[in-house]
Amino acid sequence: MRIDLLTIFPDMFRGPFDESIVKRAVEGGLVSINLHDIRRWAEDRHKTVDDYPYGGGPGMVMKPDVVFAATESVLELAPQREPVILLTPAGRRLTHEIVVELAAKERLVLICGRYEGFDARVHEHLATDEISIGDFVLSGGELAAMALVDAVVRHIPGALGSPQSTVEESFAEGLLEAPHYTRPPEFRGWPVPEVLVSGNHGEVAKWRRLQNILLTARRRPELLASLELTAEEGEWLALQLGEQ
Ligand code: 9D3
Repeated sequence: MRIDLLTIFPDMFRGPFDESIVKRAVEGGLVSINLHDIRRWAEDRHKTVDDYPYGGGPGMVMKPDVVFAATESVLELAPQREPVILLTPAGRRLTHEIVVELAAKERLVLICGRYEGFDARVHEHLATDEISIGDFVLSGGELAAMALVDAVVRHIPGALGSPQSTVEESFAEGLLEAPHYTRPPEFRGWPVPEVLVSGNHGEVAKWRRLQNILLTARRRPELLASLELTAEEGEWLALQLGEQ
């Protein structure tokens, strides 16, 4: 996969992308990440990328001429010209499903906004997709783009150590994940659940599944609605929830 990122703060990405899974994937040739400073395409000697909003109001708007020039020039660098994704607070909320869909693409072009946002013509005539990472206010699209890239790269075949890691992620099944324990077996009087120490893999798998369901029911009940529970699991869950 080829990822092109357009931003006025390319340096923000270097730390996060120089660590862990993204770095390994880049070094392994699974993905190339190409940072482009939008300011390079500014025409004046001050390298202006923003301007006052028509109609007045607070804040500044990213200039369409500069954003179009930068994006069209970057699009020329590879044959696949879609999707062109705008990171913006009004985009569709990033989900596991969208991450999986994006991980199957040959190329992603991501545009990060600053200030109050982009001129509307960027939304209408340049972007093919608009994505937000949640209902909270960031200072710009950069941190959202980093979250998206990190999540997408994990789903490129071979990016994780073992091939089953992403498949078995319980979030992929729409569940939160069971609690984890490591040594020591007893810490400050708090023991590790007996079943985990038992070495019985069948029993461990059953316990984890039930714990996934219980945690999801307690914290994110809306996730459970789209899930098929067996009769046995349903009864066990009702019992647990009745006892709290
Ligand atoms: C205070 C006015 N804001 C109304 C929501 C406008 C605004 C414009 C630009 C607020 C934040 C930003 C910068 N944020 C992003 O560019 C952004 C973002 C976000 O803020 N939250 C979640 N996902 C994203 S993706 C891009």
